[in-house]
Amino acid sequence: MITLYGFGRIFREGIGETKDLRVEWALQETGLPYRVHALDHTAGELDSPAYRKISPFRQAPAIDDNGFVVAESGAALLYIAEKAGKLIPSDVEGRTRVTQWCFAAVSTVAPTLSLLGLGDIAGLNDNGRKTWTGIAKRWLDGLEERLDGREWIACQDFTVADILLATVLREVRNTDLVEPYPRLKAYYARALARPAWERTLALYAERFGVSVADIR
Ligand SMILES: N[C@@H](CCC(=O)N[C@@H](CS)C(=O)NCC(=O)O)C(=O)O
Repeated sequence: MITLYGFGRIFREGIGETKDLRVEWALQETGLPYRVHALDHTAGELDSPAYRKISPFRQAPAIDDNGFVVAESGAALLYIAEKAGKLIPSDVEGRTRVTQWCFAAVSTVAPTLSLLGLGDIAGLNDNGRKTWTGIAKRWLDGLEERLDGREWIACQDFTVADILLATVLREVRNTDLVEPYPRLKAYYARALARPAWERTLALYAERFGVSVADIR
């Protein structure tokens, strides 16, 4: 059985923002059996010697499948898809397309959006915000173009690349960054309308003792 190392306690502002959400979403989509090890970040559990063996950078999420440990949310998603034979096609071109868009989400789009999503905490002055918004627009333009005539980002069917991209876009849900992008907005809404995402949010909210409305 897979153990998902996710959060059970974290500083208040982090609740609803952590990347264990995307891994649980993939687990919920595939139906693979799993349990959650709810880490107590506030008590320093991520810095414990036991957890250092699981996560090289002392971060969550990570998964442990009967002793096979995978850190990094993107890698965990790809492993879950491979293991389940779902959320990824079986042909090499299709799989590479999924890998391409997983990397696009986490290595191209995410760093810029995370910075902007952090708002004032990121410490950007007006000039910095302008520069990074310009860079974000370049990524969002590319996504908007890619979604012309497509329902999902990598393949015809929903894949783990969509889970990664939708959760990356979620980081700027409290900004107006995606407002000028109708296809991207519709794509984001389509992804988050999936029942597996709703179940994931409910399980997460229950773990933290908050309401789903607080973290949506
Ligand atoms: N690149 C990693 C990033 C993971 C990450 O940022 N984890 C954050 C929570 S979302 C964390 O563990 N923060 C606690 C810490 O760094 O002490 C991934 O995608 O899994």
